[in-house]
Order: sequence, then C-alpha cells, then structure tokens
Amino acid sequence: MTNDHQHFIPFPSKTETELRVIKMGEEVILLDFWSSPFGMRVRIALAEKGIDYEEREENLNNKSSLLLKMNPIHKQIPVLIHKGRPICESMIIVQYIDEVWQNKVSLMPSDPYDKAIARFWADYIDKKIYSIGKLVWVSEGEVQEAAKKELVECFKLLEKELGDKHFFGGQNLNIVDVALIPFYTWFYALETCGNFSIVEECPHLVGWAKRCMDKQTVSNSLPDQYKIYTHLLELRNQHLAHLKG
Ligand SMILES: N[C@@H](CCC(=O)N[C@@H](CS)C(=O)NCC(=O)O)C(=O)O
Repeated sequence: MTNDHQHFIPFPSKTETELRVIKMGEEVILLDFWSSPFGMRVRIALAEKGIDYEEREENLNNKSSLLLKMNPIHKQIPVLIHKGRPICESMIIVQYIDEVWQNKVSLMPSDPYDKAIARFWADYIDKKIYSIGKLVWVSEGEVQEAAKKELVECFKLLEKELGDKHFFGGQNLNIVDVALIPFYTWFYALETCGNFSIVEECPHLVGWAKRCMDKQTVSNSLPDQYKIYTHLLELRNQHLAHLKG
C-alpha cells in the first residue's frame, strides 16, 4: 500500500473527528414545556446566543425519568443539560448561558453595580409577576380585583425602571427583559379574564413588549397569546372545579 491510498480511506479526517467530539461535548438539551414562562426565558437566552440545542417536551402529569433524575429537588422544568450536567431554575440557567457562551451578546451588564440592579429587578419579577398574574386569570371577585390592582402597580414600577430605554438592557436585551417578556404571552388572558386593558394602564410596558417581539430571538421563542389563553382557561376551570370539590 502506498501512501497515496491514505487519501482514499473513507474515514473522517482528524479535524472532522475533533469537531464531532467537540460537538458531542457541547451537547445542550432543554427539558421544557411549551406554555411555561420559565422555559421561554431559557429559549430566548439560547436564541440570543445562537446556540443549537435539543428541546425535549415534558409531560408534566407524567414526568420523564430524565427530568426526575436531572431535577430531583424541584422536579420542575426548565432544566438545561449541558455536557450531561443539569442546571435548574430559569434565571440561574439564563445566567449560566450568559457566562458559558461569552462570544455573543451579553445578557448581563459588566459593571458590578448595574449587575446588582439587573439582578434585583429580575428577582422582583420572579417574586411578583407569576403569582399575582396567576391570581388574575384564576380567581374571581374581590381576590381578582386586588390582584389586578397589584399587578398594575408592579407593571407601573417596571415602566419607571425602564424609563426611556429601548430595553431594560439599553440597546440590547438583558436578564430583566428575558425574565419579564414571557409574561407578555399572558396579556390577552389577563385582560380577558380580568376585564381590563393593560395597554391603557401601562402603555410604555406594552410598547417595550412589542419592541421585544420585533426580535426573532424573542418572537420565535414565545407561543401565541390566544393559544396560551385557551390553555390558561383549561387550568382555571380545573382549579375552580377542584375548589368546588
Ligand atoms: N422557579 C422555577 C419555576 C419552574 C416552574 O414552576 N415550572 C413548572 C412549569 S411552569 C413545572 O415544572 N411544574 C411542574 C410541577 O411543579 O410539578 C424556575 O424559575 O425555573
């Protein structure tokens, strides 16, 4: 056999093999559920960074053994599995993504004080918007009225923090935008169930949400508001039926 034959050996070149190994090592899997605002945060962060990943849709009524193994504490989605290792809790995942893939846009301000402020608002959103928003679409009467009032107060505070900026992160999205924008998919359900207009109460916040939706990384990561409305109505009916015993 002469050396020339080596050119015809049907195996990948060393470089291709190396690339394949790198690709396997970089394997990214997202355990997700389509309507989850927490899953949406991770989808947006991955899209902003341009990362290829495999999305695995969970059945939350019959969780996969992989989910139970990867998030044994909370048993919740989203879970990001990177190189075989799990990362749980949406905002922790978003910050992990930002730190690991630093070559693209940054979702976190570089200045330590600005970073602390961004974390403060992301945490505020985490503590308030899901629970108060859910009360608006799930409850009735006085409880719903109080929740509506509180939600509008939260949104107005966020509008104030946004100020004249394009996004919370300025010209680019930061973790505050990523934390909040998934709840835009709830707006139609909130307005219809709560019989109020968010755009009348908080026009600047709706303007911000539309600017976010102009970005494909956001709009491709979020489900349709009407589909969410139908889904939340189902959850609402299940909840009310459960209460009535
Ligand atoms: N704090 C968590 C919340 C995640 C969460 O609530 N996930 C829900 C779906 S929206 C879930 O997995 N629910 C199933 C369960 O709790 O059994 C995060 O930010 O990731």
